Amino acid sequence: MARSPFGKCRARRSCLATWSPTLAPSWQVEATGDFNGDGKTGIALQNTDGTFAVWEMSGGQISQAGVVANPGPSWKVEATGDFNGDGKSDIVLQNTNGSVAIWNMNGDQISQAAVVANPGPSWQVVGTGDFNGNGQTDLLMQNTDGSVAIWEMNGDQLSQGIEVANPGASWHVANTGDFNQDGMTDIVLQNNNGAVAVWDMDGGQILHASDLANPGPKWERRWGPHWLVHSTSIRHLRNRKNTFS
Ligand SMILES: [Ca+2]
Ligand SMILES: [Ca+2]
Ligand SMILES: [Ca+2]
Repeated sequence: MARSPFGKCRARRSCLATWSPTLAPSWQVEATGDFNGDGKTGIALQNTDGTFAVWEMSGGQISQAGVVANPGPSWKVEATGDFNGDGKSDIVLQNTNGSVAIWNMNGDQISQAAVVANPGPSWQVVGTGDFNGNGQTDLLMQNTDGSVAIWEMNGDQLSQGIEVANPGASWHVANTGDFNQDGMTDIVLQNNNGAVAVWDMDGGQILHASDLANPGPKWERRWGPHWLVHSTSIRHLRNRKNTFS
């Protein structure tokens, strides 16, 4: 057994800490969020067998590691957001058959689990945010044909699904953030040719669409390892050498 940074495994837990500092490749970091509401962002991981786990963080240290549950390998953790407004990040999962579910979290415990809806497998959960500025976290969806839709949520219930626009299948939602500080979350998209655009949103309406820059076709398909869009500011669009396009 790998050496644990905690010295020994906790009872009732599956010795998640023993995975650290080197995780087996079957574990993937899927999302971040403040799952226990202590103001510090934690890390959500999922195993290829479906097992979902949370690391509560304190600075660069894992303060607590817990296995949450295993919904099975057909369920993937897709996003986080505080859907029930308790100050703790919740988990959005999607099944390979399209079903979307939300786990309201309390640290590494599920306080409530709800299936939201099944839009079919061509729709993917691609983000969360408060797109209509009503204080309730919503879901951002994209179809394989390029269509972008917002599910306005009331807690873990779908209150309204709105198809926003279809920029074409070559455009992919890359991230979200409130770039114009109007309290409504906006959408960052990237084209397969490298072009980056922002949609300033008002609920399901695009208030303003901006073409920002094209880092160049040589960056095509290299978004992940080389380019980062931080959710808070497009000024943080940069590559590893911190050169801005
Ligand atoms: Ca919550
Ligand atoms: Ca909302
Ligand atoms: Ca905004």
